[in-house]
Amino acid sequence: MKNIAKFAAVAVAAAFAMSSISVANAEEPTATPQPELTTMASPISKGSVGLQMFGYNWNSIARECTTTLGPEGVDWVLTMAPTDHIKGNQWWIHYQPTSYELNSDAGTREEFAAMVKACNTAGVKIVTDAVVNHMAGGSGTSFSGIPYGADLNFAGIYKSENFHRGLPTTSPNFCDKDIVDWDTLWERTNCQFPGLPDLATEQPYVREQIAKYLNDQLSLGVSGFRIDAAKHMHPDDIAAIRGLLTNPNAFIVQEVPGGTDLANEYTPNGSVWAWDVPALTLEMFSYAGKAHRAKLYDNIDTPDFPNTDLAITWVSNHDTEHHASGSLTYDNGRMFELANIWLLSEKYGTPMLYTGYAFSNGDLQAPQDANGKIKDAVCAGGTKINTVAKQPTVGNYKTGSFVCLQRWTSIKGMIAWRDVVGETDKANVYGKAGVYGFSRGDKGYFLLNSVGATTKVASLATGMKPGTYCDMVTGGAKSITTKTINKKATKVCVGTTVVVGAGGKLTTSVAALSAVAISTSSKLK
Ligand code: LAG
Ligand code: CA
Repeated sequence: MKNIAKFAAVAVAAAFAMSSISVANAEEPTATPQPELTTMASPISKGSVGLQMFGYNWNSIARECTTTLGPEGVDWVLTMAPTDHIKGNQWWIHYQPTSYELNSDAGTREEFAAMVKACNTAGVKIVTDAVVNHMAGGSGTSFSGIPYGADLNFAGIYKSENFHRGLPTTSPNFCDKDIVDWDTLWERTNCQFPGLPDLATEQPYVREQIAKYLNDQLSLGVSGFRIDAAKHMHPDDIAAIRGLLTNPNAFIVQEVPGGTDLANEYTPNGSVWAWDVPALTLEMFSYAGKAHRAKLYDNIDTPDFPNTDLAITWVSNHDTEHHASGSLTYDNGRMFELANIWLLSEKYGTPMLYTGYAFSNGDLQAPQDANGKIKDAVCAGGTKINTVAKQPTVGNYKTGSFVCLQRWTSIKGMIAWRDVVGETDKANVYGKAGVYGFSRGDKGYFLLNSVGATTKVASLATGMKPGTYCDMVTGGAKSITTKTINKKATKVCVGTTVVVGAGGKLTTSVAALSAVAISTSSKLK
């Protein structure tokens, strides 16, 4: 309730700020009446687990959905933008759309459709990156062989008059410059993301073209969209586009860096990324012995986090990873793994994991063939992570090999743990000297040791029934197995055994840089 009041205040303040500027968005939103977000049946539910798969072609995502993601309970995948784009061997060619053909270095329209179908069949929903604030910079011939950009003509869909730079100079939305002031509404929405012609998203025609493009994907079974550069579109424009979708319940997550107040201008349209979370994981996991700082997380109502129902939490994304700023990455080795384990343990928000490929140069796309198509993903396999190091270490990956975090035992185990604890509240929080733990009611208990040495804990309240449990971080999703011992079939733990004593108290030693997670489903006896 508190949060909702805060949103309303922000929205009103933003509206006043706008009306006092004569250059405010002149167009009235043309949207059909908006369904109430709170009553919407979004295909992506709060607390589900998402995975951004970056640099994966469509065939490889289809394969992972069937073999790994579906069986392991990943609920949705965020893919790269599926549109035609400029040519190149950089990943950011995907952020320069040249037309709305569903053909890219990640695959053809047929491959895209087959992936969506395979993933849906495996119970994994597809969310795509929607680059709809701008089109490609410059001019040339696209990946698909379509000319683009001359006189701002894009495949007959857009002409110069559909871009802010092509409007009459007297238009209130005219701007032909790159954004310099990244925060004020008028400049950040009407001027250019550096070098990229900015679409006049206030025009009904432009909104219709964008909706047509998104509806095409919905018709193929896509469940929702990440609105790229949402911060650079007026919230009313996104609302209007959403109002034109064939499925008004399609999941929408908007990219609005710059603080929660700003993000809250967009929450009436759908979810937002919780940027505070990668910042907090940097505090918790950049150095050994700091994870108790997660206690800050238990006061999320206080300063800076968006509404839990609309917050997508994450440790890293393609930008922070490739630009090496603002988050941990696979390069942080064991600490990155721990951060993701922790992300999956928390109740706040809806976690989105991230997985990509190893690179030596931050601009580089995943390995492409001679025609510029991305090759099938090959997981790094045994070269995963240095699990014994006492400090963050650089992962031992070959350039171009895929990190494949979705295949790690710890991640599979935590996804299964999360499914057991669901939306149960946190309790029994303990945070001291690099150790952090809590229960989720009486459904599960989680304890993390971020210290680079074995740490003893004594008599911690776990909320669990006394008994012997199998840890799901080391044991994975199926942490109990049957072995023949003395010719008798006997149930044993795959990973670490955790004994909860009388009164639900736990006294144990936790290994350096590791975590344990037990649940009602992992009770051995
Ligand atoms: C995003 N979110 O709001 C994406 O997450 C981010 O990856 C996109 O930038 C950005 N917005 C625009 O969609 C990426 C790269 C940029 C790249 C841009 C366009 O991070 O580095 O810019 O995609 O490809 C590149 C050059 C620039 C140049 C621009 C236009 O790096 O120097 O000005 O292209 O030619
Ligand atoms: Ca814009």
